[in-house]
Amino acid sequence: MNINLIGVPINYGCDRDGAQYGPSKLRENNIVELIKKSGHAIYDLGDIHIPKVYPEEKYNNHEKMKYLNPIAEICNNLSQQVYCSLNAGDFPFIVGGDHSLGIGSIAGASKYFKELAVIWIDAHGDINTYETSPSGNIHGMPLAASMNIGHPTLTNIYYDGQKVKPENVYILGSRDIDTGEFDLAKELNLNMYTMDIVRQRGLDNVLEEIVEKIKFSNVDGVHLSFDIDVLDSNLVPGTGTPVINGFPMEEGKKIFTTLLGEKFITSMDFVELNPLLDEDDEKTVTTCIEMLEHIFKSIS
Ligand code: LYS
Repeated sequence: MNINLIGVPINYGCDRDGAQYGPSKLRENNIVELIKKSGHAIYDLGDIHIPKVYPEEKYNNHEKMKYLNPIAEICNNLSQQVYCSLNAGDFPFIVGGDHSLGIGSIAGASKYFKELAVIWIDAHGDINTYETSPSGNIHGMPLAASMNIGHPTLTNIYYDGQKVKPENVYILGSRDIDTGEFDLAKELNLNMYTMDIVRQRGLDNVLEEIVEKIKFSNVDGVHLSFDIDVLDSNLVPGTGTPVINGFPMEEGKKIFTTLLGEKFITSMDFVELNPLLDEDDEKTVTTCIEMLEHIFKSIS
């Protein structure tokens, strides 16, 4: 497989210093070598340009969303990269940066595929809108925007309207969900496998159901969006919104063995590493590299 590495050094979506250093930190820790070693061809397409915006300008575009226009611009540029990569028959692998970039990845992938599914693996739902968000941070809104819910500046990125249908969305590992997100998930009848559900039914059972549902639907592409905060907070102290009771390493790996083993995943995000919040021994970077090594071995 040809992997296209696309860095998105953005922190406007989480409004916290550090997430913008994710792509450079992973490159310093030899992500490119790792991909080569796993037998794939790698094209490092570099980083998407991030326009400079000062903190005092964060509410310039909307009173309830921070950095709205720059995020839309960055995601629009990312979409085109993802679309071109898929058009070339390659596998876009997007490294963040905060999770607001998911809007761009999904928009690019959905332009390429007729019917896209999205697997959102995250401690959070990321289905807020400016009306339900407790923070105004756009990294809590990308999945809603991709389903065409929220502000038009976010729902109309790359092309107008819906990028993924709610029935093709699968949320896995969520355990910190805001009230408005719960209401929306219920209203849309989303395939939402919270950590409570995973613990009740077992991870194998839940993964099996996701695989079956996707296989028996009419989707022709699957974007997997992985936020490292789905892992237990003691594995990833260097992330902006860590949450306890997450997946241990072995379960994290099992998720990738199973989903990538099905060969239906066509693009991926890997987001929310914040090197400035990491511990002295770089625990989070070590976790990320171990997981990435497993991911690239599992992509075929
Ligand atoms: N739900 C919270 C919010 O909207 C946290 C989102 C974290 C996203 N990675 O601000």
